[in-house]
Amino acid sequence: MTLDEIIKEINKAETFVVLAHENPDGDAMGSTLAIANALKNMGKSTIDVLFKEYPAIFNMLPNIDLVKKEASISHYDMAIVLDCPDTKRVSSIYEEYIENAKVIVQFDHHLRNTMFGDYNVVNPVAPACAQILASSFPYMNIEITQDIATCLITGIITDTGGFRFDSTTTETFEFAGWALSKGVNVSKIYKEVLMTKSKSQFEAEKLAVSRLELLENDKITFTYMTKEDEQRLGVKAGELDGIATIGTTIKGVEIAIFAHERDNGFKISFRSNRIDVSDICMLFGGGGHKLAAGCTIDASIEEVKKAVIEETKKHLD
Ligand SMILES: [Mn+2]
Repeated sequence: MTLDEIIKEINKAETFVVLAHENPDGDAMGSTLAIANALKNMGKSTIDVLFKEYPAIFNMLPNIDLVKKEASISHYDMAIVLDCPDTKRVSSIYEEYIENAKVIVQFDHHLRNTMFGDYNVVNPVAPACAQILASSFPYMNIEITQDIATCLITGIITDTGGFRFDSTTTETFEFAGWALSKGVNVSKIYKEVLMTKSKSQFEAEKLAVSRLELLENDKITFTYMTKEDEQRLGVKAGELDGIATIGTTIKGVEIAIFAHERDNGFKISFRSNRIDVSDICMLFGGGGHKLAAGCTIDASIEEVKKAVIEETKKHLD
């Protein structure tokens, strides 16, 4: 089976690059560091986790110093790609390290994964990539140490929205219980990664809430943030991640939309408690999960708003 083959390949390899999607969230950070910690425990010589930047809250993850901005070599024995449905979702400056690697392994839970690896462990119903790792490691004879469990529970807590999304499974709680018994401070991690915000994050959320509009008989919400807003408020990496879900907390709202300006246009995040929003994002060249998806549109905020609302209202029933 795939996991047996993967561990054989890992045993043979000595140099590793570990990657995930750009603008990493807790699952991307927790999954990459869980693998990196496991490789470190195996005594591997080169382990490079590459991110251009990541949210400062994840500095508490064990062996965070394995995260680097630049690769230390050009050709790795193995590329391990986590939480990423497509190599294009990895920062473009790192894509070559996937292409150049002798073996490509991936673990993921996104819909419509392109199966780009030599070995693909993909389960779109798993609530987090970290949960796929948590269930795979025992089959790979990788011991889940307290450090690795800390990384995995971070990914699970963030991608399940603190165990509240429908995707949460029995295994999610079983793993959380097991991690607690291993001495992992689950409630402390929960508070650090989900319930704590910097002043700039709070100010950004306040602005997004003040701009939030209820449209289509209060079934759709729309809000946005420009680059200028971000600069003025001093917003740092990851600090806008919670804004997309705000609309879904209003009773009766079916789809919440957040448009966030980036260098290549507006990144539009869609969230729903029930309706498949990945379908809408597909039409704009994006994708994601059923209830949390995104796409990028390079146009003015007025044009973006018009286009996405026009399409979104067709998906209300
Ligand atoms: Mn994920």
